[in-house]
Amino acid sequence: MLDKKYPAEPYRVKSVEYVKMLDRAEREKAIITAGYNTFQLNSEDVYIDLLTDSGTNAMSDRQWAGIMVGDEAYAGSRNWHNLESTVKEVFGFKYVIPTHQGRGAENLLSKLSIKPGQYTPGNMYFTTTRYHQEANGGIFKDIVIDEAHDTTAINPFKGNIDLKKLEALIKEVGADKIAYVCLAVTVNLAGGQPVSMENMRAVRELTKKHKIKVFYDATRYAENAYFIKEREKGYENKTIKEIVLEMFSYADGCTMSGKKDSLTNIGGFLCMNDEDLYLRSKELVVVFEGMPSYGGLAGRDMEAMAIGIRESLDFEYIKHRVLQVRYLGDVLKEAGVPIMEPIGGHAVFLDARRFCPHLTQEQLPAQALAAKIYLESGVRSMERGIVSAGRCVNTGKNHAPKLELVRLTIPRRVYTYAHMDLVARAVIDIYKNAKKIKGLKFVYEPKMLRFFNARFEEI
Ligand code: PM9
Repeated sequence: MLDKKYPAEPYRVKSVEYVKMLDRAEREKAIITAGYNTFQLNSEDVYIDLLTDSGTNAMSDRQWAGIMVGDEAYAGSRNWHNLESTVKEVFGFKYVIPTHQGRGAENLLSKLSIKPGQYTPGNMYFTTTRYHQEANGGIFKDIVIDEAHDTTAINPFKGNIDLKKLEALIKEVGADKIAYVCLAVTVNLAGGQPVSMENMRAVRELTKKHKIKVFYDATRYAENAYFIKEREKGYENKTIKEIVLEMFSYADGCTMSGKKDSLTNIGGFLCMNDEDLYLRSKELVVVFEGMPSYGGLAGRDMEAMAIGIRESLDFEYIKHRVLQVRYLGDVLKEAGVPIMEPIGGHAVFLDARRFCPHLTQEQLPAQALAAKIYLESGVRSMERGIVSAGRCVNTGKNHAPKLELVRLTIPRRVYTYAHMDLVARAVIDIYKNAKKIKGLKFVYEPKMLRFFNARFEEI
């Protein structure tokens, strides 16, 4: 029976989607056909899909009802007005520009705010974010605290920015060489680790002093707010909505992938307080996304996102969400499986270096482990290590991140604790025979964001 520290689902099921399990021989064929890349598997061949929490959320009956009142006018849709007023109320920014998803917002912000040769420091890189920064001449600088790169270090706010690193960069290159600071809540590639309110406040103070802008990657705002309520003194009795509003009061704007905490399947936006940036974004959005009143989205999708944002602030919902993830991590940890600790908000990250100590990083242990998990169990996960990190734009050499992880990402409101048990059993069994996992090598390596389309074979 479940321990009472893990709450039952605060919803009941109204519609179901059947899934089937292929047998091992079929899975072997599928993973070879996919070039050992879990992104290349067909959804139909996957039993439990933990590839990502992006766009894979289950929408509520209220959101589906919202879909039916989609106003598909080319301009001035009523759903846009609802989304715009919801975003302004919840995040507190003056201006909102809709985009088809998060990277659409990253593209606009990077194009409009980065001069070639300027720095874009951030609390660890994210793949699409860094891509857009570098594509526009930006130089990414990692300023997350050191502990974020260590899977065994325990820190309640392991996503915090190291203020000393930020100060040193300002001193070294000068404030005018910094396009903006990118602060992600939570930090995806560090394991979904949160940033404390104290840290956000301190980053604001320091950047204000030097007249540097701060843009948040707001993608997992609700999970970050839950951790603040759970862990930071003075926030125990605040609502998630109050915490979110305070978090974003320390930023000049944000990019958002609506596909995660906003509980939708597609969508995003860019926010800012600066009127000039807003007007320039309004001009650019029509080139890449669509009218400033739809930004690449259908009216119905904007309505679903507006409703999803409100639902994401419900305490019972977000508590269950974070603790369901923690349950999976706790079961794995108890069995001795090496994972990133503390367990973050959206996923459990297996530490492939400790899981497969017989493989070097060049033998792509996380990619190999993700392929093995699919082969043995039909569970799809994602590599978050050297393959995802890509190559340095200047030297062409592989980035070699300290973190070599496999992400078991939990979609919101989709799976049950029974599914978590099944995943845990599969991973524990594989861990017992980890020595059998063979390394991989690239047979096709795309130039940009290589992890999506790369192909591999066993060494
Ligand atoms: N994240 C994820 O699976 C989906 C694509 S990358 C494999 O974690 C952050 C923190 C993200 C993120 C997407 C984006 C881009 C920005 N920031 O996917 O374009 O986790 O909506 O957002 C993915 P979009």
